[in-house]
Amino acid sequence: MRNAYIDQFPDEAAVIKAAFWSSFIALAIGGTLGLVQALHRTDVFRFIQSPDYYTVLTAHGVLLAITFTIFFLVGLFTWAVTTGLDRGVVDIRFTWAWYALMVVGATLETVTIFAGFLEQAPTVLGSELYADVLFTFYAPLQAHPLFYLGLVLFVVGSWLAGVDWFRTWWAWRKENPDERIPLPAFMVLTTTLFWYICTLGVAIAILVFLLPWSLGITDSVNPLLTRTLFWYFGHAVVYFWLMPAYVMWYLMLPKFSGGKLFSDPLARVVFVLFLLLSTPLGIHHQYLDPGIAEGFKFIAMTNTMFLLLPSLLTAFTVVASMEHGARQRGGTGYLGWLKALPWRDPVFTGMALAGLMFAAAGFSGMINAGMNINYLVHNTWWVVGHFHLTVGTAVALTFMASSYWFIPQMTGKALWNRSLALAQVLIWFVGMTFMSNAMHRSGLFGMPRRTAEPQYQGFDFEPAVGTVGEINAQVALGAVLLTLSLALFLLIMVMTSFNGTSDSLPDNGYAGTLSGPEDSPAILDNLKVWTAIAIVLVIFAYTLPLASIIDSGGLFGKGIEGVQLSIGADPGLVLESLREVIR
Ligand code: HAS
Ligand code: CU
Repeated sequence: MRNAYIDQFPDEAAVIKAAFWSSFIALAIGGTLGLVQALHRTDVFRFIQSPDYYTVLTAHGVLLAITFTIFFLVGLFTWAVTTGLDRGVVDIRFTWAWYALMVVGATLETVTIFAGFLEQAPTVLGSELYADVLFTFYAPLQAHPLFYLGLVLFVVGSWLAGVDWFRTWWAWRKENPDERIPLPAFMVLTTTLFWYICTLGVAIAILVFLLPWSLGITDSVNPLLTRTLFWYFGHAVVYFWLMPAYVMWYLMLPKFSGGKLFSDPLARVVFVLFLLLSTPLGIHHQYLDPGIAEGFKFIAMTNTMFLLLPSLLTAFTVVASMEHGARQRGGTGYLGWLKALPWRDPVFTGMALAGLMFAAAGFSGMINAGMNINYLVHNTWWVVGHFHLTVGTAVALTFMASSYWFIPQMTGKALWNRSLALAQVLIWFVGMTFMSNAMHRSGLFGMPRRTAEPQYQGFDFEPAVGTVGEINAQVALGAVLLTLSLALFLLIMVMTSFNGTSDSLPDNGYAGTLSGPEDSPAILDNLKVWTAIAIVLVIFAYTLPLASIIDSGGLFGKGIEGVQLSIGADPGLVLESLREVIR
């Protein structure tokens, strides 16, 4: 008898499948652009003009960091809530509605960015369609209003998804008043809560400042204020990408390893810590920003160091669970048990390699987070190396590997070609090793990020880096391998969807636990208390910095009158002057 997700929840499976496919489409386009820019920057193969590099980079960043990740997340969280609570969503029409809103938002953003490739972009709402603002989109770069509108719709869609998960949980609560929150739902709810807290910053940045400015309603903005509001959101968003991967590492990886989750209470502690600490440390992206006092930066650094704890706990818990699995499978010895893990299973291997790379990513993150060392690496290729290990591998590779399990669950079709799937995850790992290693190394020598021609006038990297050619070759090789891996992934997904139905699907259930919810203190489930503390921490971390930024720069940038940069300018003019500079 087949026991796939689709058999139990056919309506939800349809939405989840749609969300996954939206995410794969973003991955396909965004990933291809990654190859284009890697080959351009390394001067291996150039067919775009350098000014278009920023259009490519914006599309790459937005499609992968925002669209790919969040579409996958909403699908995965809907799966986790419904299976965790063992009930469907309250009203499937509502589920389709938020999904549709997200699709409209993502499409608007993408179209506006792609208009940047046209010789003459169409004029809409009185200005040319345009959005070369990179995925961080803070001032002084300005986009067409439709770009911001797209972002708003996408984020509102994700808020409604959160409402959907909470409604489902409330309905379950009525039916089960005395039970502990099942762990999968607990993970989704705590993550959703910090998403609400952090997106408030980006909502204010867009609705109060960037959108009115882009529409010409206000003349200027305070760039430091929009930057700070962005990073208030911009750090927490990285954990929003990471949490679905953690959900899979806690709930499924132990099972794929052949064992049980080491500790349910520890998993709850980890998610509570993310709720508390994800937001009040965004200033660690602004150590080099003038206009924010050192003391506030120091507080952000301290909070960041505390936030290493939940990831270190995760490393311990997940590896302990894997070891338990390996020993169940007959593994022995200090490290000998590693051999007993199911390395031929692409789902397991992809997720384990993603975790392994995340260990390295955590180290580069700790270096970023140190205020003094950050001065060395900020705005260099080091940071790009860091986030290709985190979001580009820990997250993306976990999503791809788990898709080999999810798509069969959502379609009822068996995975097409397991060996190719195994090759795919291995190629990703190897490609990323080349690319991110070279990026980290060259970053240490000051090789800048976000430039089409990585050079400073009058400065030669060659003697510092060793050979720039070798660095470039590694990045280009890595990028080619990653693209190959991506193409294989998409091929396997398409072929699986067209595969004949199968009875031999893996079982749709979570790993058991060695120490279950009954060992968790009840206070851990008190979401109101944790949310209140999280809000207080945010108020502590941000009230004074924001007050001082507004005090010195003006709410709408009055204090910056007289600064050379003409921020209120027509985006077309800004682009023209940027092009001049590049030429
Ligand atoms: Fe970061 C910049 C600090 C984690 C993403 N980060 C970025 C940017 C992105 C990003 C996109 O403090 C660039 C933004 C931009 O465009 O400017 N980051 C950290 C720290 C952590 C961290 C301290 N980052 C992430 C994650 C991301 C992400 C996660 C995405 C998903 N990051 C920074 C800082 C900057 C920064 C500064 C600003 C730099 C600058 O100057 O611009 C920590 O959360 C990391 C903690 C992780 C660990 C590792 C634990 C290990 C585990 C592995 C377990 C093993 C398993 C498998 C499961 C301590 C959990 C074992 C396998 C076997 C076979 C045994
Ligand atoms: Cu951060």
